[in-house]
Amino acid sequence: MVAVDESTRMKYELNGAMKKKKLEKKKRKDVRERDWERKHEYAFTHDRIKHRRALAKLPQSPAAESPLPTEFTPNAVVVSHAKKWAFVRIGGEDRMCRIDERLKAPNATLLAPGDHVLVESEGDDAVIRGIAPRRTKLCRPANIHKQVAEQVFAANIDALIVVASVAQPRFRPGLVDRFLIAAQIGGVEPILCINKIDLCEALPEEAALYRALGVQVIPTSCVTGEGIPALRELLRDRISVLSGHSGVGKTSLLNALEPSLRAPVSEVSQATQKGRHTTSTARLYELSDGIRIIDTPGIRALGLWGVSPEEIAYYFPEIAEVAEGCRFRDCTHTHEPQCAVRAALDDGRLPRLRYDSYLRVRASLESDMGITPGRIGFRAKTPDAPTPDES
Ligand SMILES: Nc1nc2c(ncn2[C@@H]2O[C@H](COP(=O)(O)OP(=O)(O)OP(=O)(O)O)[C@@H](O)[C@H]2O)c(=O)[nH]1
Ligand SMILES: [Mg+2]
Ligand SMILES: [Zn+2]
Repeated sequence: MVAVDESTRMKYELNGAMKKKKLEKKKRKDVRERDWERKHEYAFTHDRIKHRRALAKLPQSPAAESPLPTEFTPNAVVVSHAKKWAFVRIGGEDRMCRIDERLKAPNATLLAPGDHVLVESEGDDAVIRGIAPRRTKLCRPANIHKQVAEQVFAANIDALIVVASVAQPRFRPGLVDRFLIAAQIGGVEPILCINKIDLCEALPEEAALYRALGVQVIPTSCVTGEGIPALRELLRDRISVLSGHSGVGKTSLLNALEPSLRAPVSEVSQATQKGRHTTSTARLYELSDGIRIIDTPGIRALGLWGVSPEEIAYYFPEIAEVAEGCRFRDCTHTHEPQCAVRAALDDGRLPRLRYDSYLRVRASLESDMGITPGRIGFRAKTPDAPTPDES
């Protein structure tokens, strides 16, 4: 006779309970898959929990038999996408499509909102069978500290609306400078929207510098409606993308441009004065007057793709212009003798704010690439060097 002591019995009971729990879990997984098939729009909802559910394992569909076309005329535009599925705009309506598993983009993300694609029918299903080359694109490294893969976050766009706010969260020029560089690299016109102008009348001093560079600067308020008509005029019959930190009011601007949209927004955190990452998926919206806008999730920082530290000066037009007078062709404008850029800085022709921004972008690119940014001496130089106002 085997005596079962109390602890063993408890163990068995516990095991039983765990098994039961596992079974329940399995059951829930089935529900997830069914949900996904019936309510695929969950993939693109702003609700985080539903969004995660949409990423659950997908049912396998039979492999397509016909080969992928090499030459084609695109018939749809990508509105939004997940890993294996995409919403496309085709013949005036949105349709859910599977992405053919054979479509691959080595070292890059496959699809972005704004991509022109070929959609073919496969029984009741619609499948994306081809992606057209992009006219313009905005990209960043998929991982900010590793230059391994390119993440395209908007394709075939005309304008990049960089949104910043005067307060809540406070104005941060670093991200604006980086977006201006990404726009130049991608061949897109930048528009700077300084939002929440109702909270603080004065524009940040950088605004004048950006205007001097030829960038359209539009002060806006979603509360008073200031600047919204001007923005509307600039976006008419074009496709553009809204980008910036979380909480600056990207989605609010979209709603201000087209009040019937009612896209979800949420309040900035009182404690941190930062946004709550409300928008979780980039999505293309069609408004009236031929305005098409891609709303994107707020980002903390923008890594730069496809540019080396040596090239970065070319993307600061006012630096590139005076750099022709430097003694050394590979001058970094940080420590070299007879540097025309630092001469321009000293006599006030080059604004210090922009020079500091150049140093920051360059140093971060160098550290992303594993180069020690020591030679730049940014920290050592800036505090005690006289600014044009002081000297
Ligand atoms: N006072 C004021 N508040 C604004 C303005 N625009 C937006 N807000 C508020 O700012 C908060 C954040 O707005 P969102 O539109 O959600 O910001 P977002 O940039 O889309 O943020 P993410 O989706 O997280 O990237 C909301 O509470 C808005 O009501 C404005 O012009 N003035
Ligand atoms: Mg948003
Ligand atoms: Zn120089």
